[in-house]
Amino acid sequence: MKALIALLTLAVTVLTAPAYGQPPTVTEAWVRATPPGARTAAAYLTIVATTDDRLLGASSTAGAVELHAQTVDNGLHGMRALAEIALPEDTPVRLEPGGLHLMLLDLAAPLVPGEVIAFTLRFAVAGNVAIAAPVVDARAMTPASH
Ligand SMILES: [Cu+2]
Repeated sequence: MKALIALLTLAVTVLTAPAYGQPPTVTEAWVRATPPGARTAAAYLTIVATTDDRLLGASSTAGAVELHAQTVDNGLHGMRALAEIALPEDTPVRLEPGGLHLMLLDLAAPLVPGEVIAFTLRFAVAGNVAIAAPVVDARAMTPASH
Protein backbone atom coordinates (compact mmCIF):
# COMPACT_ATOMS: atom_id res chain seq x y z
CA MET A 1 0.00 0.00 0.00
CA LYS A 2 2.79 2.39 0.89
CA ALA A 3 4.41 1.68 -2.46
CA LEU A 4 1.15 2.43 -4.23
CA ILE A 5 0.77 5.74 -2.40
CA ALA A 6 4.34 6.64 -3.27
CA LEU A 7 3.64 5.83 -6.89
CA LEU A 8 0.47 7.93 -6.90
CA THR A 9 2.32 10.84 -5.30
CA LEU A 10 4.97 10.62 -7.97
CA ALA A 11 2.33 10.57 -10.72
CA VAL A 12 0.60 13.63 -9.29
CA THR A 13 3.92 15.45 -8.99
CA VAL A 14 4.69 14.80 -12.64
CA LEU A 15 1.20 15.85 -13.75
CA THR A 16 1.28 19.10 -11.81
CA ALA A 17 4.81 20.07 -12.84
CA PRO A 18 4.75 23.30 -14.83
CA ALA A 19 4.25 22.54 -18.50
CA TYR A 20 6.38 25.47 -19.59
CA GLY A 21 9.70 26.89 -18.47
CA GLN A 22 10.69 30.51 -18.06
CA PRO A 23 9.32 32.55 -20.95
CA PRO A 24 11.81 33.87 -23.49
CA THR A 25 12.88 37.50 -23.28
CA VAL A 26 11.54 39.56 -26.17
CA THR A 27 12.99 43.00 -26.82
CA GLU A 28 13.33 45.60 -29.60
CA ALA A 29 9.91 44.78 -31.01
CA TRP A 30 8.63 47.14 -33.69
CA VAL A 31 6.46 47.12 -36.77
CA ARG A 32 7.23 49.00 -39.97
CA ALA A 33 4.63 51.66 -40.76
CA THR A 34 2.77 51.04 -44.02
CA PRO A 35 1.94 53.38 -46.87
CA PRO A 36 -1.78 53.86 -47.64
CA GLY A 37 -3.28 50.82 -49.33
CA ALA A 38 -0.57 48.39 -48.25
CA ARG A 39 -1.93 45.05 -47.05
CA THR A 40 1.29 43.69 -45.55
CA ALA A 41 3.86 44.85 -43.01
CA ALA A 42 6.98 43.43 -41.42
CA ALA A 43 7.54 43.19 -37.68
CA TYR A 44 10.91 42.78 -35.99
CA LEU A 45 12.07 41.73 -32.55
CA THR A 46 14.87 40.04 -30.65
CA ILE A 47 14.24 36.82 -28.76
CA VAL A 48 16.44 35.22 -26.11
CA ALA A 49 15.17 31.81 -25.04
CA THR A 50 15.98 30.54 -21.54
CA THR A 51 16.15 26.99 -22.85
CA ASP A 52 16.35 25.51 -26.35
CA ASP A 53 13.06 26.45 -27.97
CA ARG A 54 11.43 27.13 -31.33
CA LEU A 55 9.16 29.94 -32.48
CA LEU A 56 6.30 28.12 -34.20
CA GLY A 57 4.14 31.05 -35.20
CA ALA A 58 2.35 34.15 -34.06
CA SER A 59 -1.01 35.85 -34.21
CA SER A 60 -2.08 39.48 -34.06
CA THR A 61 -5.25 41.50 -33.90
CA ALA A 62 -3.88 43.54 -36.85
CA GLY A 63 -3.90 40.63 -39.32
CA ALA A 64 -2.61 37.15 -40.08
CA VAL A 65 1.05 36.50 -39.23
CA GLU A 66 3.67 34.35 -40.95
CA LEU A 67 7.31 33.68 -40.09
CA HIS A 68 9.46 34.88 -42.99
CA ALA A 69 13.08 34.90 -44.09
CA GLN A 70 14.37 37.37 -46.64
CA THR A 71 16.07 35.72 -49.60
CA VAL A 72 18.26 36.91 -52.45
CA ASP A 73 17.94 34.89 -55.64
CA ASN A 74 19.99 36.01 -58.66
CA GLY A 75 20.08 39.48 -57.17
CA LEU A 76 16.32 39.55 -56.71
CA HIS A 77 15.05 40.15 -53.20
CA GLY A 78 12.20 37.99 -52.07
CA MET A 79 11.06 36.14 -49.03
CA ARG A 80 9.83 32.75 -48.03
CA ALA A 81 7.64 31.45 -45.24
CA LEU A 82 9.27 29.37 -42.50
CA ALA A 83 7.61 26.61 -40.47
CA GLU A 84 9.61 27.61 -37.39
CA ILE A 85 12.60 29.59 -36.16
CA ALA A 86 15.14 27.80 -33.94
CA LEU A 87 15.98 29.53 -30.66
CA PRO A 88 19.11 28.10 -29.03
CA GLU A 89 19.34 28.63 -25.27
CA ASP A 90 20.64 32.05 -24.17
CA THR A 91 21.37 33.10 -27.75
CA PRO A 92 19.78 36.28 -29.10
CA VAL A 93 17.91 35.61 -32.33
CA ARG A 94 17.26 38.86 -34.16
CA LEU A 95 14.34 39.35 -36.50
CA GLU A 96 15.54 42.47 -38.29
CA PRO A 97 15.37 44.24 -41.65
CA GLY A 98 17.08 42.18 -44.35
CA GLY A 99 16.63 38.90 -42.49
CA LEU A 100 14.07 37.08 -40.44
CA HIS A 101 10.80 38.86 -39.73
CA LEU A 102 7.18 38.40 -38.80
CA MET A 103 5.01 39.12 -41.83
CA LEU A 104 1.65 40.70 -41.16
CA LEU A 105 -0.82 39.85 -43.92
CA ASP A 106 -4.33 41.01 -44.80
CA LEU A 107 -4.07 44.25 -42.85
CA ALA A 108 -7.47 45.81 -42.37
CA ALA A 109 -6.00 49.32 -42.10
CA PRO A 110 -2.64 51.05 -42.60
CA LEU A 111 -0.25 50.92 -39.66
CA VAL A 112 0.45 54.44 -38.47
CA PRO A 113 3.43 55.51 -36.32
CA GLY A 114 2.35 55.80 -32.70
CA GLU A 115 0.08 52.77 -32.86
CA VAL A 116 0.97 49.71 -30.81
CA ILE A 117 0.31 46.27 -32.28
CA ALA A 118 -0.37 43.28 -30.03
CA PHE A 119 1.14 39.92 -30.94
CA THR A 120 0.93 36.50 -29.36
CA LEU A 121 4.07 34.51 -30.06
CA ARG A 122 3.72 30.72 -30.00
CA PHE A 123 6.75 28.80 -28.71
CA ALA A 124 7.24 25.03 -28.74
CA VAL A 125 8.49 24.95 -25.13
CA ALA A 126 7.46 28.25 -23.56
CA GLY A 127 3.92 28.28 -24.91
CA ASN A 128 2.19 31.55 -25.77
CA VAL A 129 3.84 34.88 -24.98
CA ALA A 130 2.03 38.19 -25.53
CA ILE A 131 4.03 41.21 -26.67
CA ALA A 132 3.28 44.74 -27.85
CA ALA A 133 5.20 46.33 -30.71
CA PRO A 134 5.08 50.04 -31.61
CA VAL A 135 4.63 51.08 -35.23
CA VAL A 136 7.68 52.99 -36.45
CA ASP A 137 8.27 54.96 -39.64
CA ALA A 138 11.56 53.27 -40.49
CA ARG A 139 12.52 55.08 -43.70
CA ALA A 140 14.97 57.26 -41.82
CA MET A 141 16.31 54.34 -39.77
CA THR A 142 16.98 51.72 -42.43
CA PRO A 143 17.54 52.81 -46.03
CA ALA A 144 17.30 49.21 -47.24
CA SER A 145 13.62 48.43 -47.38
CA HIS A 146 12.11 45.26 -45.98
CU1 LIG B 1 7.96 38.80 -45.42
